[in-house]
Amino acid sequence: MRLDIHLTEADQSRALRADARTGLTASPKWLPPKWFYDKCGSELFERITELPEYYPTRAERAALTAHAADIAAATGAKTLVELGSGSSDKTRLLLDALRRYGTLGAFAPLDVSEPALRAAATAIDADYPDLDVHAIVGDFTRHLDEIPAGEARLVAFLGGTIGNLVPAERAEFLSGLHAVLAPGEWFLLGTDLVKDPAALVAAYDDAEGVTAEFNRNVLYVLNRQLGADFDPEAFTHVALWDAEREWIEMRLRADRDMTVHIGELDLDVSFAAGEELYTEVSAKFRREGVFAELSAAGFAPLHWWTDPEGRFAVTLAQA
Ligand code: AVJ
Repeated sequence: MRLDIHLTEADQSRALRADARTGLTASPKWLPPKWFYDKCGSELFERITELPEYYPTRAERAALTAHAADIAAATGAKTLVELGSGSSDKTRLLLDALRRYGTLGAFAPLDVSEPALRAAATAIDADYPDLDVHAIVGDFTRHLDEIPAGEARLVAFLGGTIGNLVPAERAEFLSGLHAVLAPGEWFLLGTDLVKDPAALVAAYDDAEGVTAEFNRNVLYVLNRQLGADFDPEAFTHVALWDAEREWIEMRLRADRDMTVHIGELDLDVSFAAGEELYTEVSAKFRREGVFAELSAAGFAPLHWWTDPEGRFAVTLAQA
């Protein structure tokens, strides 16, 4: 197994400072969702995926279970690249199908978190002895150039993570990915789908309050990593459906007037009671929209597969 680091702790800490300064001095205030995922936030996210209300993980797994063999047969991929690989349990469905099809030789997971990536890549390396595992610590919005060369690559971007990018960021990401692939190579994209708003809101505002904790965790991240003195419990979790833009928005609403000091930035940030800090969008898609965005980036969208209940889709496109 090989592990290349294109993103160090120092790079990450510089990026967090820049994002915190930009977002907390803007109006409205905002923070990019990628900062949810420290160790504690990643554990909270794993708990979210097991909640009764949070269907996307189970729905995507159902779609992949039903169609992994179709994906293997359509692509005949020799290299599976996974962007934002996280715990990579759904990845095994693809690895198994490609291995059964007889083409698989290499696996290249890319993730911002070195500990998570190392753990996942080591487990895959042990369980698939014939597989050449080449892990890359990197950010999928910045390090697409570092995707290892390989024959007949299939790049998977699962989990609906593309929904955490706004349309302009998605267009940039998709064109950037298309630019590093050779004609004929493949892209598999997981997208959560537009559905009953009540079901969507429940998935982001669960009864147990795990998503609320996950949302507030970004303030604990700023406390721990930037020496801030947020009182996270003085913020209320907000999840709402924007019917026009077809995305879920998560915010943190200040319960009272307060001033927060961000030690490492030498910055004071004031919140008025009721003021909202924007922490995440999670866009939901329709087939026409996914195909249009892929086409605009130069891909040919060729297959659309969903779980039996039609809640989540995986799209296979060719560069
Ligand atoms: C799976 C990372 C895309 O938007 O559904 C879960 C993260 N946010 N609950 C999503 C998330 C709130 C998530 N991603």
